[in-house]
Amino acid sequence: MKRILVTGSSGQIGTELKRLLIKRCGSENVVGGDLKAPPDEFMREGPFERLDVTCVKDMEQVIQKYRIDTVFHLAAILSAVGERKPQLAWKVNMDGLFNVLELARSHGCAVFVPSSIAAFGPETPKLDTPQDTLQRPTSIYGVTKVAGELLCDYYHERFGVDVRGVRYPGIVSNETLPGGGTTDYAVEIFYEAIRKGRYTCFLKPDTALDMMYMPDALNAAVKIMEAPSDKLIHRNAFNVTAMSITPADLAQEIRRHIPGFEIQYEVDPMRQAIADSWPDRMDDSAARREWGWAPEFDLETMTADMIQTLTPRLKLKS
Ligand code: NAD
Ligand code: AKB
Repeated sequence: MKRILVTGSSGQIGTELKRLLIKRCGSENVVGGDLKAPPDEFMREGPFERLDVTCVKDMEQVIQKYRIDTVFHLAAILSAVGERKPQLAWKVNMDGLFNVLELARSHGCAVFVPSSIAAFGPETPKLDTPQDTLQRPTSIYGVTKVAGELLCDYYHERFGVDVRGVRYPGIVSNETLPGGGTTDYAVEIFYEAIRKGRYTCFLKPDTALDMMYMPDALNAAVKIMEAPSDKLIHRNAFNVTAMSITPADLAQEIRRHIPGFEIQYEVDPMRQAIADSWPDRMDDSAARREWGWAPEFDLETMTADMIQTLTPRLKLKS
C-alpha cells in the first residue's frame, strides 16, 4: 500500500485529489500538507499537516513521520497571483519543487508534478500545440513551469527519481474555488450564473483556451503515476486536454440550462495578455499513445454536471 503526501492539499486540485486518493488507498495512507487549513468539509478527511514547501525541514519531518513513498506536489502560486507577486511565485514554485525532488532522491519517493499550458508562450504554435515544441513563456508562472519541467527531467536522468507529470489546461470544478489563475473565469461563470443569472468576464469572448473537468484531471494524475515505466517515452509534462473553448462558447452552453443567463465583458489586460500567450488547443496524442489518456467530459457533459451539482448546493446556502 502506498503512503502518499499531497502538497497544496487545500487548493482547487489538492482537496479533490486527496479525497480520491483516500478512497483508493485508505485515509491513514494519505497525508495533506498546506500552508492553510483545508475548507471545513475536507477537514476530517485524513491527516493534515501545516507545512511550507519552501522549508526543507518541514517537508522532511512530514516525509519521515508518515514514511511517505509518493508525493503529489501541488503547492504552487498560479498565473494571476504570480504576476502580482513574481518573487513569491519563483520562491514557492522553484524552491518548493527543488525541496520535493531532493527529498524524493534521498527518501526514494515517486513524485507527481503538474505543469501547465502556461509553460508555452506566444511563439509556440497555438493550434495542435505539439508535445515537444518551442517554450518561451512570458509570465513568471510560465517561466517556473518550464524550469520545473526541466528540473524534473534532470532529477530523473541524473538521479533516477521517478517523477512524472502532465501539462494541465484550465481546470473546471465545483468543490474548492481556484487559487488565482487566468482560467478561473471558467469556474466563476457557473457560480455567478446560478446565483445571479449574469457574469462579467475578464477575458474577451473569443479567447480560446484548453480546459478540463476535475474528474478527468484527477484521473490523469492517478493514471500517469500508475503507467508502466517501460511504456513511457516522455515521462514528465505530457500535454493533456479535454476541450478547447472560449467564454462565448461556455456562456452559450450555460444558456441551454439557464435560458436568461447574461454575460458581459470587462477585460483585465494582464490576464488577457497571459491567455493570449497560451495555446488555443494542445495536441495530447503522446499521452494517449504512451499511457492511454482519454478524457470523459466535453463541454456539454461538463456544463450539465456542473449545473446539476452546484445548483442545489448554492441555493441551499442563499
Ligand atoms: P491552488 O492555488 O488552488 O492551490 C495551491 C495550494 O498551494 C493552496 O492551497 C496554497 O495554500 C498552497 N501553497 C501555496 N504556497 C505554499 C507553500 N509555500 N507551502 C505549502 N503550500 C502552499 O492551485 P491548484 O489549482 O490546485 O493547482 C495545483 C497545481 O496544478 C499547481 O502546480 C498548478 O500550477 C497546477 N495547475 C493547475 C491548473 C488549474 O487550472 N487549477 C492548471 C494547470 C496547472
Ligand atoms: C492558471 O490560469 O494560472 C492555471 C493554469 C492554466 O495553469 N489555471
